[in-house]
Amino acid sequence: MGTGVLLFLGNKESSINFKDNWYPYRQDSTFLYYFGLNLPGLHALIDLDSGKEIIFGDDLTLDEIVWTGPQPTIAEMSAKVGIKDTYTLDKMTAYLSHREVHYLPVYRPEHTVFMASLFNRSYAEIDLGYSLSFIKEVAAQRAVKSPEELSSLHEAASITSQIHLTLMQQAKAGMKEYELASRVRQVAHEQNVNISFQPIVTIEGQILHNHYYGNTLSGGDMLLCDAGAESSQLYAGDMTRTFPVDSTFSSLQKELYDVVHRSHLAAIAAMKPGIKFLDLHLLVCRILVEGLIEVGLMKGQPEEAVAAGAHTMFFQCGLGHMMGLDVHDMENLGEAHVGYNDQLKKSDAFGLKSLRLGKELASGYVVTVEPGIYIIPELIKKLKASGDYNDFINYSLLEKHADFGGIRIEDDFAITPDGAQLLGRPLASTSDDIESIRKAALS
Ligand SMILES: [Mn+2]
Repeated sequence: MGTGVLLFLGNKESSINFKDNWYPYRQDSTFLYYFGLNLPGLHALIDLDSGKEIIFGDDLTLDEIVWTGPQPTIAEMSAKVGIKDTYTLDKMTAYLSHREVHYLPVYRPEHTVFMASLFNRSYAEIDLGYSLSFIKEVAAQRAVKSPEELSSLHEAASITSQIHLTLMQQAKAGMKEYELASRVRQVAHEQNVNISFQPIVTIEGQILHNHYYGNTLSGGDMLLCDAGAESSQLYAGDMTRTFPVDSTFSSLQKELYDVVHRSHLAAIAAMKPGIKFLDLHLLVCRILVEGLIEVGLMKGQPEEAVAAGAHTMFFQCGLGHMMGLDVHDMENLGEAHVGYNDQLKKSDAFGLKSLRLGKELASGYVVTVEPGIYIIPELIKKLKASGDYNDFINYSLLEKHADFGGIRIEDDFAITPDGAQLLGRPLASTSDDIESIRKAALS
């Protein structure tokens, strides 16, 4: 990194509706990765010229201790993570003045304001002034998970697996989606961990990021749940299951579910270091199209259909993403440097522009694999009117099933030297195994 200072901004508390009423606290993931302290009001730096590592923070005043109880000092906590040098926050300006400061993209407005004042620059200059080489170095280190990180990711995936099993066991017709969304949080909170992102719990699985929980579950519906927990060390889990509200899938639901499951297995079998995730995505697209041709919703040659983009009628998003301390790992560093690189740029074509990871996999990466089939009435109308994909899509049959909904199956994997390992306790994923759980739950 040459000379100057590497700056790591720690997150502060963030107000909801008045200053002292805060959102649940979450430390910045890069700060956690390098400095380990999960509490607000800290910044840190690595001085490339002196070799010093410093944490800046203020000890609590007696007035504050009245409200919080006694807390370890900044020096005591820093010593535990191997940092000997600590300073109060008011020393930061002097330390950084007239130095070359490398920083990562800023995503919290209070940090933009803080940096603008620190360097006497405009907000726009701060937002654009991050260090590209710093991003690349951090992305390279955080991408490859150590054994300790993998064990924490296993823990997150196991709690996540338990969330999904609980929903499969407790869902029944007449319940509201929000009752099940509350079970997601309950399973995590009962183990003293948080959820890793706002859960999707919906009978309208075709709405990709649906955060509405007001629908009532009815017989004949499928429930799609995309949810995850954090581990105690704040690593993320992220899984999806789709299951029938009845004890069994309808015949078309089962046919399409099995197509998605077949593509899921094919991607898992092909995952290994050196393969491009983009190629896994395209493999999955081809298998989805082959299945959709068997069902009669598509026609023509699968390879040609995928080359033309016709599969995006059913699979509009990407196969998966990197995962770690963030559920979309390091997304604030920019997809161009995390899921892609200088050799492989992201496509802007519909479908591929939503593929968060395209580059070659390496041992130690952790990724999600989440193929799906989504039938979106608005998309059918638009594409049919445009005359696109007439050679590949059986519009008359598709229109009959315009209200079908959506199916996704998602699991988390660590890339090993010769393949991929499932993270967390294995959870039912075949249609038969899911129906057995539903039958037991409803009997
Ligand atoms: Mn995911």
